[in-house]
Amino acid sequence: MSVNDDFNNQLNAKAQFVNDTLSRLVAAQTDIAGDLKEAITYTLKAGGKRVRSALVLWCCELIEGKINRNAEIAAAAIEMVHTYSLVHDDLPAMDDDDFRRGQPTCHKAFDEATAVLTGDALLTLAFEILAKEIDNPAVAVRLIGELAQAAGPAGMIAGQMADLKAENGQGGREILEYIHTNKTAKMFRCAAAMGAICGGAKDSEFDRLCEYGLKIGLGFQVADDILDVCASSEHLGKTAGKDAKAGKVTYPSVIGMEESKIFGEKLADEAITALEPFGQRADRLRDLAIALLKRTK
Ligand code: GRG
Repeated sequence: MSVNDDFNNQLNAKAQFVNDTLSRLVAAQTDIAGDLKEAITYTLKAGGKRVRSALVLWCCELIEGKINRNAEIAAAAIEMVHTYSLVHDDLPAMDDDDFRRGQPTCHKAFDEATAVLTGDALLTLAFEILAKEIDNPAVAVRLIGELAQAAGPAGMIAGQMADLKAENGQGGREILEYIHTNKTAKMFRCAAAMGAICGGAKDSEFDRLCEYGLKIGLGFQVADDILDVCASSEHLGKTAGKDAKAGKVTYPSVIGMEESKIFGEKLADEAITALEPFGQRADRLRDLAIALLKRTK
């Protein structure tokens, strides 16, 4: 078995673990009306790579040597927030997409109002489970703060606003880095931070993992921009070639394809450098940095 196969198996195992947790958490919400629950379940069951939640689990494992229940909850929470962002991003008022995770988007399978509310429900449910299920109030407050900050108006929402404004190809590398750092990288940093908090990381370990998360998050987005040019919709499970069509600023459009690949490698190298103090314990995270760079979907 190659290192790559082994890594993919590990990621799939983590995805399965998170999927099971999400199913259990949603099933336990007996007060949600049937039609809303159907849309929430449809959206979460579509899967996805679960990279952010795997990162929470791996960072906790790195620090504590195992996954604890708090990390399990934090992983589910970040996946709910990420999934909400995709549901809203696919709406006609935003990116207007028909296809996500290999199936019709939420507003296509149901309707626009249901998709708005499904996104709202996932976002708020994430914070509800953190508040109710984390076994230590101080840890819960830190996790809630990290997730709110990363997903909020100085994070993902800021990135999305800037992205919408930058359509028609306006803006150079600086604005591009601002968009992708806020829209994508801060959620990766947050995943690493949440895993570190759940594992009980020291400040120096926390800082290293956050730096690693931010770097691989930006690298992930560079790879996403490259894939949008190179891969097919069928393979990606979402509409390919949309960025160029929408006149979006992307790494290939601003710095060219070759430079984009070089930049992605530089970010992976920097991420791996941040892991140095952890030695071999961080091998899984090193594999993740490399896998994100080489990913094909
Ligand atoms: C609507 C507030 C709001 C924000 C939307 C995340 C986002 C911001 C938009 C989604 C579109 C996009 C291209 C975002 C960049 C981040 C990204 C590559 C998301 C897709 O993440 P993957 O590839 O998706 O991890 P899966 O389906 O595997 O979870």
